[in-house]
Amino acid sequence: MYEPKKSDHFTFGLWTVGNIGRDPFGDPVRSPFSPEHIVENLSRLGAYGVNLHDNDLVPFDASLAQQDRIVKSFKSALEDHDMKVPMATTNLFTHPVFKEGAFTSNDPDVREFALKKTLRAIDLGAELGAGIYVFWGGREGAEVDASKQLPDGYKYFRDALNFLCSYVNDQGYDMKFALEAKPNEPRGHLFLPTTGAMLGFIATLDQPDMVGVNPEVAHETMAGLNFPHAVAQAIDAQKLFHVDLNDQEMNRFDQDFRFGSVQLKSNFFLVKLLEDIEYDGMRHFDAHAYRTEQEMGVWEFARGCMRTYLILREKVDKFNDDTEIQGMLSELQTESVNWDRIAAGYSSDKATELKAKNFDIDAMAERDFMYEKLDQLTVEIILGIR
Ligand code: GCO
Ligand code: MN
Ligand code: MN
Repeated sequence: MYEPKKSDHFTFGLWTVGNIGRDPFGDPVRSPFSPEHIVENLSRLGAYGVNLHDNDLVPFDASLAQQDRIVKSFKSALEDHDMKVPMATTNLFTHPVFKEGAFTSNDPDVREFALKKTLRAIDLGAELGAGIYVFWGGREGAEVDASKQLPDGYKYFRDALNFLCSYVNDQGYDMKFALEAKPNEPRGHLFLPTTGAMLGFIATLDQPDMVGVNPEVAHETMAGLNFPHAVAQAIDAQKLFHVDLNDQEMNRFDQDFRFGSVQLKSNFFLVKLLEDIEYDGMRHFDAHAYRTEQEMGVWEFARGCMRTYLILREKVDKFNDDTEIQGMLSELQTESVNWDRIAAGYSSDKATELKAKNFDIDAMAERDFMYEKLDQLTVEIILGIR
């Protein structure tokens, strides 16, 4: 029952199970896996596909001939194991050239180079069949605010995205962009730090329809925000193009823990959001195994991410089928003809009527919403006793 299937659309980044456990204080603890080894093992575990940065597959300084050989071997592994590449992205953060930013660097040569690298990586993504292209601006930010006219950071980023949207159309690629926010790390401050900030920024682009968001559990949580609320706003704006699932303690460094390892209740509501709207995108895990693990622990980690998602999905079904809970919800979420009339749009008559209307404010203020009971029932669903 909790065995992942291809139809569950679980994906992992090559960089996630491929994480070798390097951190700012310590050397790697695991040997690297080849992309083919990752494809084979994730497929065995029931994943639908793998996602990648250009340099997870093709080294930064590879020649075009080397790239061809690498991509050929990777594609045949995908085919052998019935695995897809639904999402691709560009590494614009590892190489020292990006230390001051990529699309938002003060140095126009760096901005051009970042664009060139992304054009090529988009070609690679298209060749592998990726329909979503992610932009996570790992180096787009600042420690020294004196260094930039801050609004220029936003303008440069917009210039790059406008250029790239047109490129995708020009090439006829079937591809959309998803912007991923993060508050900080590796820069002291990152531009566009939250999913809400990304949504505001998208409205300023030339082709906003092509661009949505890729919210990540860990990133909103690092900022002390409520992740399901960020996802709900993206859904409301019809901009949830992708999602990065992992876990994280609040207000800490980016931990990228196994999905469901920290905030079970919040993750329950996240899964509920995705399942209730029948989200048809990928359930992508952007996390990695603890630094204590060797290879066995890495595959346990991958299995655990998917298994916990499926368990929470079952709990969501239980919640949605629970007659007591549903009875409470239907009392709470009452229909109202009066409200529908207001929501249908403004008229001066409606405003005049409303200003004259009498309300039984005492009765309204005395209402008991019964949220203590509702929340306890939810907790009992999650704990498995309902
Ligand atoms: C991070 C980010 C990245 C991105 C990835 C894809 O905090 O390191 O979450 O893992 O998701 O670069 O754009
Ligand atoms: Mn992250
Ligand atoms: Mn991510």
